Amino acid sequence: MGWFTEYWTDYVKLSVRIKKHVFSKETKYQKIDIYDSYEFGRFMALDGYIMLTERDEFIYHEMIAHLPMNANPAIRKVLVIGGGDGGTVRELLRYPDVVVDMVEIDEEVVRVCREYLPLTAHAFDNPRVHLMFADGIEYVEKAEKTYDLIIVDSTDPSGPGLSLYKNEFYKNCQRLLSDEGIFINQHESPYFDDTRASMRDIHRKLKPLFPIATIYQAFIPTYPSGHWLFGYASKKTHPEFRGDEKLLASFKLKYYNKEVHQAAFALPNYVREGL
Ligand code: AG3
Repeated sequence: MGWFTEYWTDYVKLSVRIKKHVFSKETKYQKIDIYDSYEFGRFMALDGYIMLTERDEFIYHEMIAHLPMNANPAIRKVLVIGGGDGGTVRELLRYPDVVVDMVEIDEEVVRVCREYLPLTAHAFDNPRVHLMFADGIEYVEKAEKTYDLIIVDSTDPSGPGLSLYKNEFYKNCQRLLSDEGIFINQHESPYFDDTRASMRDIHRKLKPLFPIATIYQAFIPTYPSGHWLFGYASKKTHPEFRGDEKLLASFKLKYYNKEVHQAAFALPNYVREGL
């Protein structure tokens, strides 16, 4: 069969050789596509952008979930905004005492992932997950609960994800966090001009809201440039590793470990300057 192509910029694209275009649907919010590929296994694209592939999803999902869990092992109540593929929730549920409220805007994404991407979506069968189909913006505006961890696992700042990058949303997340609570969001790439502008914009919004607001990185082959960032923000909890190394070893993770946790905050000079 042919190739799937994602334009990273006007001048750079990633093309992936496809075995089969498995599924396609335009929902109320976005276009969902599932493909089978030679190199990355099955993958999902939303509005033409790769969200996850079977081969490299472990990197993103381990880094978005285990890093905060090991900065504050007392985390119990977690809110995930987005994350309709289930990968983030799957990693969180490895910790026996964690309970998750998940707010996904597009019910179709969950339905499609349950059918085509059980590798991540099987997590939704766990009774410790409370799945809600709602707009994350409205949810955090109205919620009266306190969370130990809020993870924003969204698309890029375009389409349905756009308002998850606004001040109002960040303020409400801050309000819902416990004193030791941690806020994590997907933070784009430092490399290309467009994504670097997003990176800067997100950081400049979070910094005034949280005494601790920093960034950490991971290497994700199927995201633009492969160099990807996450935001880490907290009122009180510095991002040191405080985890239980025995418990962590029992998970047999493929990317995250104590050394990776510590090193992930070491940012290259151009990234620091770009912030
Ligand atoms: N969320 C971040 C996806 C960003 C990808 N961007 C792109 N391909 N241009 C991923 C959701 C996985 N749970």
